[in-house]
Amino acid sequence: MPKYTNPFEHLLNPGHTACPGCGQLIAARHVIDACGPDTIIANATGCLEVTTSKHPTSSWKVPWIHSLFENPSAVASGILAAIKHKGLDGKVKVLAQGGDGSTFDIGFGLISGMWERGDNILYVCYDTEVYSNTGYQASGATPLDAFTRTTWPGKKSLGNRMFKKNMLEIALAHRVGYVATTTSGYIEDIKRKVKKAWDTPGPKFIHILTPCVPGWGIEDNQAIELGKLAQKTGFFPVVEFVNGELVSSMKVPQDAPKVDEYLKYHARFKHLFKDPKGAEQIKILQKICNDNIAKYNLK
Ligand SMILES: Cc1ncc(C[n+]2csc(CCOP(=O)(O)OP(=O)(O)O)c2C)c(N)n1
Repeated sequence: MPKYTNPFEHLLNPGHTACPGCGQLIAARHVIDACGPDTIIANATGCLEVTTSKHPTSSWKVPWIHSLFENPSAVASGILAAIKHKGLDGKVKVLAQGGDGSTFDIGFGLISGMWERGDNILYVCYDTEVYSNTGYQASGATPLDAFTRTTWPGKKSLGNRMFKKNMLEIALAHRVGYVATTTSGYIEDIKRKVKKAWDTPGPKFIHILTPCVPGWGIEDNQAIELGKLAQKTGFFPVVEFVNGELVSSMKVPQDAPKVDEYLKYHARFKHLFKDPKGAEQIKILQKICNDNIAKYNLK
């Protein structure tokens, strides 16, 4: 039999078991490519871990470790200590990554500690706005009014009653040197920001909105487009801060699409268009967009 040679140049390879069109896998491939081969990854439990590391195979062409849902940041600090001990400081990068459940909720305390220690680690959050891997329960990143398996719309409720937590500002409050947001819709922006993050010493945080095909109830060719529309409406601001200063913001179009232009593609928001009270909620969601546009100078 001829020897199999891998024809793919990416550091995250096909053959994983993620859903077709998964926004998270699109983003993750470009994140690791932009970091380069001399990178060690600490990965949280979640879709990215489960779909890329089915024993005895791995889709990763770099050293990659999974320990627990809550602790990639602590594991990353340990890896960094070992790198320093071996005299490889500055030669090997450490990337910690997790979903929104891991980042916003369950692993948050350990992320806060990593930032306090000032460790030279890039933390990337792939935000599907829901606990995708366990069947779409609400997380601290779930937007107001979204349907999830724990926030069913019905007679008494119009979906999730909590506002999305602002991780960008939580990172800034820790004085993280490089803090940026982007989406699966903007591959070049992902690559640019990952490369730029490594120019800033100390902790760095990139928050990427990554549409989840089954969790959002969208088509499998929509992750890129909805990543763009989330930005264009102002629903998910795409910005970049260096040492606490806003250095770039991706502008929304002058005639920015209204939020319902974004919401209408998601099964998770369809109740808002059916329930008479939904129109009022859509106004609140539009105000969130308007406030983001004003606050982050997006026009
Ligand atoms: C301490 C702990 N609680 C719960 C779980 C179960 N669990 C595994 S993956 C997961 C969801 C992960 O969600 P998220 O971090 O948003 O990543 P995604 O799957 O959406 O990419 C949960 C709840 C676990 N493994 N460990």
